[in-house]
Amino acid sequence: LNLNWRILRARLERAGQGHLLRFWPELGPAQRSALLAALGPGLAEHCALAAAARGRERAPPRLDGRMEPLPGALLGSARRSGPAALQRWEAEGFHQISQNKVAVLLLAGGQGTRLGVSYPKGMYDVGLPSGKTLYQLQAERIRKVEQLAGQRYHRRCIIPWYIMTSEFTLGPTEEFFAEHNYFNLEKSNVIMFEQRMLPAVTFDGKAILEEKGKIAMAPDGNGGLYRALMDNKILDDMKERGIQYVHVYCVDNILVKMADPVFIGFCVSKGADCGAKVVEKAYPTEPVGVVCLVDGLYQVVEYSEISPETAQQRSPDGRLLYSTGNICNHFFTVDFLQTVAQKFEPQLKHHVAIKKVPYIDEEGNLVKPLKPNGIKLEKFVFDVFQFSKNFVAFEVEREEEFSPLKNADTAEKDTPTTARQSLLAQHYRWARSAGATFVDENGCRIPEKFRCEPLEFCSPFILNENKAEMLRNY
Ligand code: UD2
Repeated sequence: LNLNWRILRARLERAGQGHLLRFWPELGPAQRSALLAALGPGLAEHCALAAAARGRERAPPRLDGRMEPLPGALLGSARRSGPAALQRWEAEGFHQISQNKVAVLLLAGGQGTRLGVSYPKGMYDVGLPSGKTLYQLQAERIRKVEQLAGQRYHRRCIIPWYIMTSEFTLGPTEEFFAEHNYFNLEKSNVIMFEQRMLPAVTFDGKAILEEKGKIAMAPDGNGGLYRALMDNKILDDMKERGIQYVHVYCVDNILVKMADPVFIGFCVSKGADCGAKVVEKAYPTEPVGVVCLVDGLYQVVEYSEISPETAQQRSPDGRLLYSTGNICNHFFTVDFLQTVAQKFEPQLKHHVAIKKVPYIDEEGNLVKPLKPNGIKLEKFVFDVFQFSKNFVAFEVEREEEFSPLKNADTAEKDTPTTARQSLLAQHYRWARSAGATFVDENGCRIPEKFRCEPLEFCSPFILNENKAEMLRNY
């Protein structure tokens, strides 16, 4: 044991990681074995990779000269298509759903640091009158789509819900679902699995101790999906269930359309192996990634990777040339996921996130840094677009489909308040188009121009019971 220990220490010291054993004499047996398990041979390699990647990211290459907008033929639009096309895609989507060939997959391994909560974002209650959380809204939408497909085809339809979690989110998410009886979904159709974690590293390439015997770890990014699918045999589970198409989405968009039949139908009817929902960028400097081509390959390009001049370029119709904003809503065939996970995953590049990582100093005190001090490496879910043989994008109405919860209410955008208002405004529009009128507490009809701050301040006057039922739910 002594010899092994000396070999380990020498190995770590050679790799510049000797500090990880600084508090070894103070550790108990359980802490020692946990630390030993984290000190595998891949650690030093990861630290070197992280430091080098940060060096490269400090001067990210501009991609302007290598970019092209998506060809029009690959870009469908819910906004600019007529009702016949929309109905055709919707019918195709419902058909696939009714055959139980469609699953949804939620990326829920993130830490939600910007929102500032210590629990998973899906458990967040944005303050709707119903008090529903993001998880509950998503669960109910799955049930609704199952019911609608079932009514059309007179059969029982199931849309399995795969949920990728991380060490931080798995436990609380499982408990939350159990406490809420899986929101009336069948437990066997809600499949949670865990993504991998990677060590956080200082700018000079040293793994960070967050406790005397514990290295600071972070989830490996939402592109960790592809390894997690293999680690947890999720693709086998999908195949056993007969799933062929997967709608992948991120947890924080309160307007997300689960297994959206129109989007699924569009992608299936185009024979796509991979697809992305997009919204038109609101303004040139809006900090969202743009789905486009780089050197002929499909890619999401971040705002920081292009010059302001390129971001401002317009096409002859007056729209921004690079207007296809990524909203983290993706379509994949199971075959494509299998090829990516088995063959291409190692080629996905690491992105660098610079974060404040609490650490143990040389005296053994916990320090919460005021400035960023650590590098976390992440893979991104959309970096697999480059491997698609038949890629499509589908543009949708922002007002109907995209309102993410990113920040606490102290920020200006993407807050609990904006998320709540987006959902209430959407339900107001639905109720109006179903024939409802709205009245204030004195029973006076509210003019339509007040439609932006609706249901919180008024009660609906509903024309029939079905519609009343619909509104009571929100
Ligand atoms: C994401 C998209 C961005 C844009 C934006 C719209 C990525 C990489 N970026 O940016 O292009 O579409 O959303 O809202 O997709 N997650 C994990 N594991 C991790 C890290 C994140 O599951 O290790 C999940 C996270 O829980 C969330 C989703 O991935 O559901 C997006 O993560 P984010 O909030 O870090 O990404 P964001 O908002 O920077």
